Amino acid sequence: MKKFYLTSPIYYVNASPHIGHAYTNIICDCMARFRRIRGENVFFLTGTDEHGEKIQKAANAEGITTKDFIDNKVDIFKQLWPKLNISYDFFVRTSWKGHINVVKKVIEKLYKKGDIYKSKYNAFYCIGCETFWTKLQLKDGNKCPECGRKTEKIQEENYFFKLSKYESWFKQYLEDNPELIRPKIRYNEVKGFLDNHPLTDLCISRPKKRISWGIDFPIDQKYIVYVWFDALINYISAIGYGFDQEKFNTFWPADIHFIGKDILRHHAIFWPIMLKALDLKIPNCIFAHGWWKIKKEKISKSKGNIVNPFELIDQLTDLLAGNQALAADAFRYFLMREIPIGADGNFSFKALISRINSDLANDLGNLVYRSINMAQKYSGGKVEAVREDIPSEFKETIVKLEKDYDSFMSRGEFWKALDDLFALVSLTNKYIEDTKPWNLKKEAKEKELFSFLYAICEGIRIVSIYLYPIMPETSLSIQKQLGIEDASFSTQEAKWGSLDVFLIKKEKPLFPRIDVS
Ligand code: ME8
Repeated sequence: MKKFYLTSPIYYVNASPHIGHAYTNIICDCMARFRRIRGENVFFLTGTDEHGEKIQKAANAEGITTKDFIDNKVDIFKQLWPKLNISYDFFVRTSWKGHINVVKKVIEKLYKKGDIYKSKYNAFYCIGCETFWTKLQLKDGNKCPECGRKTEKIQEENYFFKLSKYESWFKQYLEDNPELIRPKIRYNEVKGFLDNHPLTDLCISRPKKRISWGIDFPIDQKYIVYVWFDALINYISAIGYGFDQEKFNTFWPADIHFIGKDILRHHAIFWPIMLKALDLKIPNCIFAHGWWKIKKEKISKSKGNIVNPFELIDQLTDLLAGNQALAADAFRYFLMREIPIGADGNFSFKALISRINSDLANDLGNLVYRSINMAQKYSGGKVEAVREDIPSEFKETIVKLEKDYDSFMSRGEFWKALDDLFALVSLTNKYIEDTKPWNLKKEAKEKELFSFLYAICEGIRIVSIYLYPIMPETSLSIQKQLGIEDASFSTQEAKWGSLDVFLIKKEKPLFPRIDVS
């Protein structure tokens, strides 16, 4: 069985999650579900990044111990994921003993190899990004080029990882593997960065006299490990590197690391080089998605313009007749459909509601509701197979879906798959209007009527299969209404005519129209 290992970033626990975090995990979840229905052995990893200066500061500000602070925040992340139907396989915490041991082993190994050394350091630190910058890289004198906040000048002795030793290897590797970083714009960004900035070695320790919240640096007790060096290692510690070789061999290398474009450099430069130094395989792909913004500003904890996903789902649940599972599906659909995942998007509640009304209530919900209604009304709820070919009206669209869906979904191009899928939804709606089954009934054209009913049931069954990775609960509900006892979402079964009989069980409309005027 083919394996598929995918990861989200591990999120800082200095604050509660917002819809940006939800976005990455929804992308991961859609990919994980798609791979599972393809029969792959999926391992989907998410988790939390719990060390570093800003977390220690946030805990101090609340006047509680750092341990209590992080445990609290981790609980909030763990409550959010089921609310959004995120089907992760393992939740890694960097405060977990298993992870800490691996980080220490990695440092010992690289030190023995001569890839870690001690030296004097002169640089500017951005606590928000937990990143050092050189004077040349700063913006407006002393500001972080990434987030624009003031940096702190730091001079101290530290341990360094020899990134520079691997520079020419990495440049060649990038040249030979143009799909390592996606989308293309991010690949070009990394290449451009490497062409214009010789790689300097990475400072991977922090003296305890300045910051104490982190993993003890194994070769010098006066230091802790730099939070990013610690965090990246989660991708191998979580699958047993150094302690569960069988599991590690099953899943490594990662098939895709989904991240936001804000953390591209760490993942697309430091991480492959760390792996090379450890003699481990390089991940197949690092996919950096765009940002959700509000009024052109990135949604972020530090800017304080966050949208709380708990509140958003509760609000949507109220608007969708109390159905939380459908609220989660609607939110997932909006995020996956509204923008290509490499691009930035503007978030607004108005746009979300308008998508729900137009695509989910008018198009999909209406299609399912009227199809189920007609099947019930015209055939008493039992629709038997009529072995005809796909009606010519939507044959082209179904054949295109069959051909393209797999490649769009495999590449994370969810919006393209949804475009094709909703073209089928629209055409099926049009097929109903053009066929006018009420006339067939009046004229007692039984054969045509039954062939029509079977066609629309097949149409929505096929829609339910392709929709599953993005909207799992909606998909399940459609199959239940079609009387499919053992719901199946395998794309193998999306072939026209694979079901003999539908035993309709009508339910409430899937997505009521939302009036928020
Ligand atoms: O960077 N739009 O954690 P973090 C889209 N701990 N996605 C967004 C977003 C937005 N406005 N804001 C955040 C860290 N994200 C490190 C990662 S991994 C080894 C360590 C998402 O809590 C996006 O995935 O700051 C981004 O990369 C991530 O949250 C940053 O989360």
